[in-house]
Formats: sequence, C-alpha cells, structure tokens
Amino acid sequence: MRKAFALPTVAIAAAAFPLLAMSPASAHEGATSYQANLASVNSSGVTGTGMVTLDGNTATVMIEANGLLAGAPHAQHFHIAALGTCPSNGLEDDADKDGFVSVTEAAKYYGAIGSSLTLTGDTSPDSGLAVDRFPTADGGTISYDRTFEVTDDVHKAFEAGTAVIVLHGVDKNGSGTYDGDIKSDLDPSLPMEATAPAACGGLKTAQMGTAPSGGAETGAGSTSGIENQGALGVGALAAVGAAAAGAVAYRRRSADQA
Ligand SMILES: [Cu+2]
Repeated sequence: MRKAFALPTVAIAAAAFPLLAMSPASAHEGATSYQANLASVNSSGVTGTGMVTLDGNTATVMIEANGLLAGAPHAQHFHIAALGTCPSNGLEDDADKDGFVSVTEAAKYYGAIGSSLTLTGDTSPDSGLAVDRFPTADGGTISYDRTFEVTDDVHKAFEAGTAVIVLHGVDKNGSGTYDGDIKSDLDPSLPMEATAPAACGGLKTAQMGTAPSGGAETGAGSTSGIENQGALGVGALAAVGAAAAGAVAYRRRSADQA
C-alpha cells in the first residue's frame, strides 16, 4: 500500500516544479553558475544582470542590461584577477580629474581583461576593442547570450571570486553619440566615452535553492518555492537572450548588405 501512494506523490511534485529539471546545476554534473548584478559606473544609469555557467572551461554567458547609449556598440568583458569589485558610480575614483572613471582608474578594482564577450569570433583579450563584434544597444538594451571556451586563468578567477562583468561606453555629455575632447586611455583614436566603464558587477556563485541577494526577504515562504523562482529566472533569461541574439545577428546581416 505504501508504494501505491508513493508514485502519485512523485508525479505531483514533477508537475508542480517542472523547471527544476532545467536548472543549470542539474543540467551538467559539476557545472557551476555565477551571477552578477550590474550597477552603473560614470553615472551611466545602466543596470542589468549577468549569468555565467561554467562547465569545465566552457562558459555560457547571458547578459541583460538597460540604460545604455542607444544604437551604439558596447565593448563588454570578463575582467579578472584583481579585487573582484567595481568602482563607485560617482567620481571618487577619477584620479586624474578628467570627469571620467577610466578603465585605467577602475582596473585596481576589477583587473585586466580575461575574455572579450564578443558576438562572433575571437573572445581573447586581443578582441577587447573589436567594436564591430560587440552588441549594439538597440533602444538602450543589450541581451547577450553566447557559449565559448575560457582560458584556465579566467576559470581560476571565477573560482577565486575575482571575475567581473564590465560593459563599456557611456554618453557622458548627452550628445547621443561617443564624442568629446577627452580621448580614451586605451586608444587615443577613440573618445573616452567609447571605452569608459558604464556598468560593472562582480560574479558570485549562484546558490541554487537560495534566493539571490535581496530575494530572501521578498521570496516565497517555502524552500521549494524559492528554488522554483531561481530556476524560472534562469529559464526566462535564457529565452530572452536567445531571441535577442538572433535579432542582433539579423540586424548585422542587414547592415552588411546596406
Ligand atoms: Cu572591459
């Protein structure tokens, strides 16, 4: 009689929480998921979320961000091997008082480029300013989704808690494009606006079954409810990211043909 009751119970649980089976933690034994809350730098007003699943050195990266300079490309990277933190949103870290927190001034927090989060092709630091292969913020929004191989030093930075997502490009003077007299500290042929950090977030291990920071107070009362919320978030982000990546690829093909 006990077994007769047990089977329906399992069936009901599976029906109630179907998304649990799709969470990254259970999709690949040994894969680890990381999450970053992206906060503004240089008073950009940019906010967003980054999710990274590392399975060995295979990284699946999803970024959703809003408030970026619309219609402009935005370089984006994993920065590694410093403090794993970000500069503040104000000008406290503007050491040379040029009105920007530059990449050079921010590096003490988030380190050097470990991976370039391009749409196609090379993802090494060599592609750090490959502007034609970074996402363009349609309507000020970026939805990025790509799977690629990271190097051992990037993998180690994730494990050490020193991997950071940084999005670059901020229209500080509000002109609607990257311009101004201040030149980039990375490439003097570019305006500082094109390369200054716009958003930044340290990547922390996403605890499956535990709500992300701030979620515990507002989450459901039961453990199973919180787990289900987490899985839902990942699934929704993945779906949105895939659709947006397709749209970007289509626009790029259209632009090439024009
Ligand atoms: Cu960067």
